[in-house]
Amino acid sequence: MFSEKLINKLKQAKIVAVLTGAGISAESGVPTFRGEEGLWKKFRPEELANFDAFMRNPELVWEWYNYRKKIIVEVEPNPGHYALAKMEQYFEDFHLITQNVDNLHHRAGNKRIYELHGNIMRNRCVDCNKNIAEIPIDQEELPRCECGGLIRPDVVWFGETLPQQVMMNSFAVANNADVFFSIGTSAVIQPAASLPLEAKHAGAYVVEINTESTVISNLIDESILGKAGEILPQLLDKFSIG
Ligand code: BV8
Ligand code: ZN
Repeated sequence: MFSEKLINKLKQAKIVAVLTGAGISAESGVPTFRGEEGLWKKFRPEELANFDAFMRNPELVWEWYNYRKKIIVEVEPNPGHYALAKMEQYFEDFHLITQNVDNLHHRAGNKRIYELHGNIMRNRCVDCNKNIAEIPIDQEELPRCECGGLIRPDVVWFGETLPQQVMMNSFAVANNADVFFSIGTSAVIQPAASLPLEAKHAGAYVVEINTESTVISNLIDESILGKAGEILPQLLDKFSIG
C-alpha cells in the first residue's frame, strides 16, 4: 500500500506536515460536508456558514452549530487522529494543519495544531470580539455578550479571512516540508486547498489519503485510497511506532 519512495522519504524527513479535513473525523461519526450523509445535504453552506446568514437568522445558524456540537461532544477521536498524535512525537519537526473545527485533534493529544478555520468549542462577541467561554449547547435564547453584542461561534465563515498568523505559518510549513500529507479533504476550499500544491511546488513529497480521488490527486506524488483511520496506523507500523 505504501511506496518504497514514501517510506524512504519519511525515513529521511526532518519536517513532516499534515493538512486534514472532515474525512479524518468521518470514522468518529462526525458527518463530512460534501459526502452522501454530508452536513450540507440538508443545508447549503451559503445559508449557514457565513456572516450575513448569521446576522439575518442567528437562531438558525446557532441551531446548526448546536446540532454539530451535540454530535462532537458525543464522539471520540478515531485511530486516524491518534496516529497523527503519535507522528507528532516521532518526527523531529511535525506540523498538523487542520480545516476542522471539531477539536478532535486536541482531544487525540496533538499539541502543535494550526486551526485554519477556528474551533466550534470557542465563541466570540461580534461587537467587542471578546472570547466567550463555553456556551451551554441547549441554551434556548440567543447568547449575548455582557456588552450586549451577539455571540458567534469562533469559526471562519465563507468570505471571512483566515487567522493571519495561522495562515502564514501554514504556508511557511508547506514551503519547508520534506513530506506533506493531505488527509480527508476534498481540497476545494480556498485558501486551505492550496497548501498541498504549495508544498509540491516547493519540493515536498506530497501524499493524499482519501476514500476517493480529489481535484489534486493527479497533481501530487502519491494518492492512497482508503480510510485514514485504517491507513495511518498501518503507516506507523512501518516505523514501529504503531
Ligand atoms: C476567504 C468553518 C476571502 C466553519 C468552513 C479562491 C478561489 C475560489 C473560491 C475562493 C477563493 N478564495 C476564497 C474563496 C471563497 C471560499 C471558497 O473556497 N469557496 C469554495 C466553495 C470554492 N473561501 C472562503 O470564503 C474562505 N475565506 O478566503 O475569504 C477573503 C480574502 C481576503 C479578504 C477577505 C475575504 C473561508 C473558507 C472557510 C469556510 N469555513 N468551515 C464550519 O465548519 O462550520 S469550510 C468547510 O469546508 C470546513 O472547514 C471543512 O473543513 C472545509 C473543507 O471541507 P473538507 O474538510 O474537505 O470536507 P469535505 O466534506 O469537503 O470532504 C471530506 C473528504 O474526506 C472527502 O474528500 C471524502 O472523500 C474524504 N473522506 C471521507 N471519509 C474519509 C475520507 N478520507 C479518509 N478517510 C475517511 N474515512
Ligand atoms: Zn461584547
